[in-house]
Amino acid sequence: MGVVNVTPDSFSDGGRWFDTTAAVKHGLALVDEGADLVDVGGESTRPGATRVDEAEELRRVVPVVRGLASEGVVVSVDTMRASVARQALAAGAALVNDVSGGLADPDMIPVVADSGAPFVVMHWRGFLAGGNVKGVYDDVVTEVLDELHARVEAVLAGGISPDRIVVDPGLGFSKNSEHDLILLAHLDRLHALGHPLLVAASRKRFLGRVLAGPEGAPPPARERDAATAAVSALAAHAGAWAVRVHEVRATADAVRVSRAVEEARTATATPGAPATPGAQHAEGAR
Ligand code: PMM
Repeated sequence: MGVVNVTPDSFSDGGRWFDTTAAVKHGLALVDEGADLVDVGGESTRPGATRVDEAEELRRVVPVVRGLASEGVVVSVDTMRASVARQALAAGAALVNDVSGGLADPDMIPVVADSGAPFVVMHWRGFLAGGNVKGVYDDVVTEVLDELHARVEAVLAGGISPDRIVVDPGLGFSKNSEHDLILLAHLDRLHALGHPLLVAASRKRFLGRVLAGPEGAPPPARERDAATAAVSALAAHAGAWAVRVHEVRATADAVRVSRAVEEARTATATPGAPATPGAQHAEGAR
């Protein structure tokens, strides 16, 4: 999933695709680089961002969705507003990605249910008050699982069918860097929810922290793409349905390699036998 933020203030790419033509062009370039779908958003959710008003969000998002959908791109709309979801779906969006998990707008779940579109349910505790409020956990994996499960139940009760639900741990949303890493280490447990998993680590703060080491300064967001691709490989290996990224080419390669390794593992698996290192000889291999 490639990202097109039609915003002046997103933390990693704010202002770059703010104009409709540039945004559509960028979305098409992401598809050329290997994106299977493009996520279009008009509202920054970075900590401390103020909410954009509805008319402005519509103005930013709908023409870009229409432009990309008319070129045959599978578009997802990243919004917490039912009205934006409705108009984006009418303009050709195929999927709704709501970082509030349907909590920000009571009309969201009915609108998505009526449309029959898939719905991404993301985990976020403090969705309207800014990034990291309420980011205190005794056991982050269990609590995120339980809270996501509750959101999935609410979404199902609202009429969205089970095969239309995607879940997302919401890295960086009311979570610190350690929480993000622990969640990534336990993606297998999120599969217990029984829904496809979306992982959105791209350029996020925890990657800056990892790259900086204990003493150093984190590199700027746009210098975190190699680290993002590494997470993409790990997430794909752990069975993620999709990874949401700003720079697609490296991630598309990472996902392809992960898939090839998985295919090799399946092809050589002998039931009941542990893998034998060195059992396969590759003459001249490096
Ligand atoms: N993160 C951002 C925006 N949208 N959607 C989902 N489903 N999951 C996320 O983690 C997520 C998201 C913030 O990142 P950006 O401002 O760089 O796009």
